[in-house]
Amino acid sequence: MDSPYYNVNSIREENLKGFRGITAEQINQYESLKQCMALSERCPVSNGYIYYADLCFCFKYINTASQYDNATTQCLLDGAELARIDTEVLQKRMETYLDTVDNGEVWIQGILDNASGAAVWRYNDDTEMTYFNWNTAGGQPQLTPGEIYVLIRKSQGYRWHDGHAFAQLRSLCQIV
Ligand SMILES: [Ca+2]
Repeated sequence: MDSPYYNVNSIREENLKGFRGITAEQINQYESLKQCMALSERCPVSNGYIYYADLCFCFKYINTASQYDNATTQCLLDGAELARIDTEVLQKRMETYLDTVDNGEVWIQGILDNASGAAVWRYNDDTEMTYFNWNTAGGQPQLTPGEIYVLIRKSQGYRWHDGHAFAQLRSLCQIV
């Protein structure tokens, strides 16, 4: 059934096509590029952060072991949050990076929400996670009571494990 409302984006696209030949996709690409350029400028490399331009990713390895909540706070002090590893390409790049550090058992962003009775994993802002790299061969996630956060386990081929709030690990922060 036709909506009685106008689709603002399609009107915008049609208008732009009409006199400039620019598509909505090109506008989105331009907006992404602009956001990445802004991120590259504010990525605090003087504070140990690293910027991967091709992934538009600004991160820091925190070489201090702490509980998930404290790791979150530590990132926050930098204006960052625990890293969201949300694509396979980013996961692989982090594996390569973590290979260069002494201890690569790190907290990344991810919190268990089992309020509905089913295990749903969410980012801090409640967005549902869709990419995972669980160590399924090792029975992860175990979903045993208290294992509510996500970590990358270097000693297990960089597969993900659910871990206890009291576990003390290094972490990956990300400027968004
Ligand atoms: Ca576990």
